Amino acid sequence: MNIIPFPNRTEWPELLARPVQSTQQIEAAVAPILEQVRTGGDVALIELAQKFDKIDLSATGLEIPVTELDAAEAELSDELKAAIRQAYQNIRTFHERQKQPVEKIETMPGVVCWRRSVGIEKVGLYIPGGTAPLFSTVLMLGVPAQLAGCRDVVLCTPSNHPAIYFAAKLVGVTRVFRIGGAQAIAAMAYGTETVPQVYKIFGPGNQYVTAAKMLVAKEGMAIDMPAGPSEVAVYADDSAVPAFVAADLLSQAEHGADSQVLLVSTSKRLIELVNLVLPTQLSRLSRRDLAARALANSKAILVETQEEAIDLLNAYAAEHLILSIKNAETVAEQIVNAGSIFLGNYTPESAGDYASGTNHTLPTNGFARAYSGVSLDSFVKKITVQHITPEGLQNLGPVVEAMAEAESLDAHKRAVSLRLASLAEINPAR
Ligand code: HSO
Ligand code: ZN
Repeated sequence: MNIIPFPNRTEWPELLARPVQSTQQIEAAVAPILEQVRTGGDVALIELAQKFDKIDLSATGLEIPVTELDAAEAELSDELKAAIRQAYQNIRTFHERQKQPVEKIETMPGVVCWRRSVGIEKVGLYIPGGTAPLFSTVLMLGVPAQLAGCRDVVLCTPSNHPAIYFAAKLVGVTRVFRIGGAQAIAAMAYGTETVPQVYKIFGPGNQYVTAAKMLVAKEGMAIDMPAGPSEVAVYADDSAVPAFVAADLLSQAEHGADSQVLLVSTSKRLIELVNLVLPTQLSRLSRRDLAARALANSKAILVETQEEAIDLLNAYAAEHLILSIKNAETVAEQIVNAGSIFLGNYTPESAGDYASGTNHTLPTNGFARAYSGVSLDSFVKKITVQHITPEGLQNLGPVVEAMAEAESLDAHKRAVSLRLASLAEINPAR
């Protein structure tokens, strides 16, 4: 890894900048695909599957039949099934506790307000195909959808990996379609003869999928979040185990050549030790070519003090932040920008990627400054409800009247005044 010793604060923005991706070209390629699906429906989807994924769906159809979903279980080892079930349980346990009890709040005597969480009725999950079958993402999106009580949960994936089908069944996905790429996003956004239109689309994907999500978002579709290449920042001191740090950096790097990996330390020795063990670990990976390319763009930044490290990490706003340092929990309190934080030597990011319980769909590209990762909240709407008693309106009414008058909104004021007058008639004593 490239070592950057003691950069000046003025150099940080350039140092921490993510590679800019020219979205224009990709959007120009994606827009006609969206249009083709919008106007052509199923026929367009079958043509596009032939063209881009080289699969012929004309005989089998777009939807994976329930019998095929059921059959997936037999193709997986007992060990993998047990692991997926355990991960499912942990993710469920963590997300279940995100449910908040309805609390009726009396803001003034007789004025009661509350908030109900209601699952989004129809959601669409996208699971990419490609080199790694991300069935873990089925759990990360499907579990909160299930807990939120989303009525229709549609899943599109170009992959036919049995673990994806098995996980889909576990989380209660209603229908699975063998559709990939931008056309899958279009299908869920517009609906076709067989693919139902949804109200919100979730899930990772390549640049085409991301561009499609951004385009349909412009047309009013809700999406989980703007997605960029995955990233990790590791802040390590001399208490860190260099081999662990190297493994964590590589576990992010192997996601793809565009993955972002950052090591921050006050210890030159630690950085050098990590650099020493990296090549051997790298050489043993089946995805070493991808990981090597990601590493080539990554940096190890040497800083003077802990304070500086914290400032730098907050400026970077990593999707994943690993704190392999002595006082990890205290330092974590000072982190204000990060998607998900991992504390100490025995908390690898992989744990959160798969099975500890937290969600792995997280804000990349600095979006952690303003966005949270996916959670139960992502799958619900909060509807506010209020009920005001006659006494309540007598308490609150004058406040509303005064404000409505000052905003010159006469009808607003009248909606209160009429009621107050009618109450005065019923009960002239007051
Ligand atoms: N690190 C990825 C999630 C993932 N890792 C899935 C393994 N499988 C983005 O957070
Ligand atoms: Zn990962």
